[in-house]
Amino acid sequence: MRVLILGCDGYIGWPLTLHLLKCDYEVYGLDTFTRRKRVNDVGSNSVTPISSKLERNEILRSYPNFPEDVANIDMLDYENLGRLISYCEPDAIIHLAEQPSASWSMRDAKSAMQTQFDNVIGTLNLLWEMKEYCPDAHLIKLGTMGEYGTPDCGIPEGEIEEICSTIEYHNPHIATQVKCPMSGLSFPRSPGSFYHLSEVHNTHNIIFACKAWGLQSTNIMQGVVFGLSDEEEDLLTRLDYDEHFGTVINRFCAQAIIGHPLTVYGKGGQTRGFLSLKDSIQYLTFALGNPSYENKYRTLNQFEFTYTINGLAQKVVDAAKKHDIDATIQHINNPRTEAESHYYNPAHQKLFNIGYGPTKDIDKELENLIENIKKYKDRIISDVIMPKTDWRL
Ligand code: USQ
Repeated sequence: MRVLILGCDGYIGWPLTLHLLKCDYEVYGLDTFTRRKRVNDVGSNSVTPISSKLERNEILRSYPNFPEDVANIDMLDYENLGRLISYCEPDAIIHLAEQPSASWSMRDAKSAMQTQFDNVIGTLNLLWEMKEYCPDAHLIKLGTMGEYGTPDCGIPEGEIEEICSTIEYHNPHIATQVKCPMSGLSFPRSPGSFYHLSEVHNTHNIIFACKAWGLQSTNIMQGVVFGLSDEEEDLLTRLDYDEHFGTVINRFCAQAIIGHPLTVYGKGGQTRGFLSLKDSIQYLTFALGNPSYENKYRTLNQFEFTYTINGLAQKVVDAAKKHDIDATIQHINNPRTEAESHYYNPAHQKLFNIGYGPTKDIDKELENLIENIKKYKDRIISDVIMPKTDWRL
């Protein structure tokens, strides 16, 4: 099976590429290395010392099933993206080549626009190129659980199920209340940033392309990813900890290691779905090997467990203690606009139903993460820990 990975140099893209090569897929990769540049531009770096672009290309080319150099093509470059797809004729495309930070998308007008150009127009280009050159390929698109926001009710896996299948609304033509069947419609989205909004726009475009042209897509609503994969030192993926590109658990672990109090935003009752990087890779591989044969379009909610930020901070304190580190927690003013205490109960059953079994032990994962990064303590720049972007200003 031939797979094209868009975003093969990123936090998830790099270990996923190595994993699929080891699983004997024929793999092609695209990346403009923009994540490296944007992290440097905000004055930060990866905790892990990652190989250069050239070194990574050499590593990939040492696999006989990685036949071409990484294509340095922007997703906005319609012509060259098309050339690449027509050349490699993929059976599946895994699309990770996006601007993934909610916080970066909220820092100024330029970043908000760049996020939506990269994500919405980039994905739209891809859909048109797939229609032209590989209409039968399976598109696996990484999106976000943040599309749903935090409504005070359960969240289904993408579409509304039978149980809440009608709404009532006023019909002016018959001057009465009518009942409208909702089953099968997309669950209402309530995103919390311009980044999350870009993913909602993508979802609409993908659903439409599947309906209009018969493309096949798995749209993954992923929770917050944390940790490292199992690669040896020279193959490590990046791990960010700054306010924009570091996700909360990775930030807390880096903070604990340098003795910075863990920065819980606001009350800390925010609840999210989380999964380890290893499980994200396993999950994507499982989705790749198990396309939906019934529907052209499917949604998967991808996370393992839900936690409040307070609960997670305590878990990081406990994991740090195992390494003789006395971490402390500090509640700081929340720079974001978000509910700080709410009901959260999203479904995530579809892949489990077809046999996927994730790792369950978050405590062990946290201990391993601290163990693996504490040797890089001196690389952590403390100036980029505290958030400087206030979403209300
Ligand atoms: N948070 C803190 N302290 C921190 C950092 C974050 O309390 O130092 C809180 C935030 O306020 C938020 C939660 O932790 O309530 C998660 O924040 P995050 O920065 O880890 O994650 P988020 O901005 O939501 O975005 C990340 C990824 C994004 C992915 C998303 C999944 O960057 O690509 O789509 O997680 S989800 O959160 O389910 O939308």
